[in-house]
Amino acid sequence: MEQELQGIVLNGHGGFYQVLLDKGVCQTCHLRGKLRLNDYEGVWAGDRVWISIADDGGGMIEGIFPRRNFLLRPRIANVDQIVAVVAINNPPPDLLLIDKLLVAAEYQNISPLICINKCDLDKKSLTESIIGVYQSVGYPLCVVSAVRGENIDSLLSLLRGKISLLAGCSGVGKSSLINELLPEADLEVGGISQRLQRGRHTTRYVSLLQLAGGGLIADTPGFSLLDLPQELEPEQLPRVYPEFQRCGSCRFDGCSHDKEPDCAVKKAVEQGTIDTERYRRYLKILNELRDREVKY
Ligand SMILES: Nc1nc2c(ncn2[C@@H]2O[C@H](COP(=O)(O)OP(=O)(O)OP(=O)(O)O)[C@@H](O)[C@H]2O)c(=O)[nH]1
Ligand SMILES: [Mg+2]
Ligand SMILES: [Zn+2]
Repeated sequence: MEQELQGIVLNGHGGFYQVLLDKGVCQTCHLRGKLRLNDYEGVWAGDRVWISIADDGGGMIEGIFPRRNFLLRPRIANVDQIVAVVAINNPPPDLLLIDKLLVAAEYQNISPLICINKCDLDKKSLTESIIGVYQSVGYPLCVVSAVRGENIDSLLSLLRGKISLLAGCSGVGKSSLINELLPEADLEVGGISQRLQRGRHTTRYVSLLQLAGGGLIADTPGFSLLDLPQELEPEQLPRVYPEFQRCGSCRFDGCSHDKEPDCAVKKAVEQGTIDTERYRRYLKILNELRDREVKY
């Protein structure tokens, strides 16, 4: 007798998938051959699937539920939250990258969370200024230290019940944070496995890990998610800046808030209700998108 069950794919490679079910993880699932994968680009971490379990305990993925979203680099489905990690120092905060991650998240309807790590490398005024910029926009923030284990509980509570993806440039401490959240994960930190104290092959596929109290999280290497979404057009950029929506209207419909006269956003920048540096980074991203259009 076969049972049909629903679950979430944790990872998959070499034709084997691990699928999280209500009552535990089915460690070895295969893919039903007749499954039409061209519509889905395959089965990836985060996919909600239904599987049948044979008497020997092996699972067979029978179908994939429609996806809420799908990211390409790395390939992962149904992400609820992108955690944009930035370090206070080593490396110094790259707020342009944070803004790009926020743009990508907003554009794909994924909730963003900003996580400021390495708060032990105390630069109080810097931490406060980053908080100031993003809190006023309305983004949730969390200040932690992976090495000191500081505030990891509040990070954990912000991850509860969701599928989250850690993103941010190399060295900000993403893998260190996962090791704090989940000591048994033993991810490579600074390219070195903590337990083995030597480098291992960096995994190229995403693996969702189960958090205590519910929720799944995936690490990504520093180079992922850095590209702006392919389909994002320059005209769409203003819409993913929540603070621009509160400015009232500009003289021109579809104002890009760049060189146009009577622009409500530029007025808000002059009056100090919109952060000048964040606005400058907006113009940089806008020009990057425009340059990209010219090249196509
Ligand atoms: N001082 C301090 N150092 C930290 C903290 N978190 C991580 N580090 C150090 O920062 C370095 C990089 O940490 P990783 O966790 O490998 O960074 P990552 O974001 O995973 O980097 P990639 O995998 O290259 O993208 C390591 O030497 C960590 O020990 C922290 O809270 N404070
Ligand atoms: Mg890492
Ligand atoms: Zn405008």
